[in-house]
Amino acid sequence: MKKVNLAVVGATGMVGRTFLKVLEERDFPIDNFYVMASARSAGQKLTFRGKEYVVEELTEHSFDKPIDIALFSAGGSTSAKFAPIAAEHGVVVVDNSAQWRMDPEVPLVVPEVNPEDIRWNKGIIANPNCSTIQAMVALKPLDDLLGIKRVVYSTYQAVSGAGVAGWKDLEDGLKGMPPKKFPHPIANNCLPHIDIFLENGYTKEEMKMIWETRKILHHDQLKVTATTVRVPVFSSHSESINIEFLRPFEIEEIYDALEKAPGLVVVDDPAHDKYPLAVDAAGKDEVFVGRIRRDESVDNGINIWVVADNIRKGAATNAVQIAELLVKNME
Ligand code: 25A
Ligand code: L14
Repeated sequence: MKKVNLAVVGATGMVGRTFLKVLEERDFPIDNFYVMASARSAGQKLTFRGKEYVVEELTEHSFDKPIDIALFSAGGSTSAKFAPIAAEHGVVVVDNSAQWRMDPEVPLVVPEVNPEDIRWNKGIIANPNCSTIQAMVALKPLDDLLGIKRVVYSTYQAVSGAGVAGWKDLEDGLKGMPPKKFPHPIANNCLPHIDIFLENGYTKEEMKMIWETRKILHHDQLKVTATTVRVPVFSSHSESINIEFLRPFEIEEIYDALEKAPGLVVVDDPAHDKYPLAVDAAGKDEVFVGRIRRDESVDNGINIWVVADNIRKGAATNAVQIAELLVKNME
């Protein structure tokens, strides 16, 4: 396999560090490797494949050297400024922020779902929102089978989605200390508030799930609604998803399609108390689905429960999978 020059931007953050782990585990074919972050972290050392790399400050000149692919996880404003600079230098950026996701010039990709969209990139490929990614892995095989008519998402999202500060709020809160990151205590609580509130009364996290689902499934008019909730869990997002289909089905067909779907593991044995759990998904790269059952209140509907590690499949793993496809396409 061709070896590439790879840069990780935002390498010292929660997702950045996981990029390094996932690249190691998957034996990503790297020639020259660069780690970049803000001035605050420049000079720090990160170990990768047993070798120390010094974090360099991200500047306008960071991409003057030959770099093939850059994995960005440095927040929206950093991506807004530096992803176009990288792209102009011939780098393909895989960006984790929400900055470019809905840009019609930018593909939004989950490799198990719409890998073909990678091909029309103009230098930036967006990694979807964590909650959207795991839902797509479960919804795509069902859309192919029956045609999705409407989706209702309700999420139970881990504090790690809000970075190290979110993680600390839960740790501190469990000791009785007040929150710094979230507007209310997260310990012993559920906050129906992720990202900012928009004029329509939805949060931006909810609207991201709605917009991104339509873009990834190529259904501009798909009926989708969402309620996103922060819960006192450290790792892995859980989601209750209600789906209505265009066509009737036997429940066995649903099981069959989900069992065959790439990147998806069915865990559904209620007789033995088996269903997907956040603690079991943590540290894994797959998406887990269970509690598969007919929605008896509508003609052609089901309910499912979908769980995945939000920092891995929801961020780092998905981006590395996109980079793997890029390398394959270079050959
Ligand atoms: O959270 P964001 O804003 O989305 O940023 C994510 C990444 O993007 C980088 C940023 O680098 C970070 O790597 N980034 C942001 N703006 C950028 C820019 N303009 C940019 N990169 C380039 N150009 P950074 O250099 O800003 O931050 C790296 C260090 O600074 C801490 N930090 C970040 N935001 C902070 C902050 N500190 C105070 N206030 C803020 N608002 C950041 O802390 C990091 O150390 P941290 O939260 O990522 O990690 C805190 C400690 O936790 C350890 N740690 C982190 N992840 C893990 C971990 N330990 C174990 N496992 C992990 N997965 C770190 O060692 C650190 O000690
Ligand atoms: O849009 O759980 O990628 O706080 C990822 C983390 C949105 C918020 C994104 C969280 C963000 C989410």
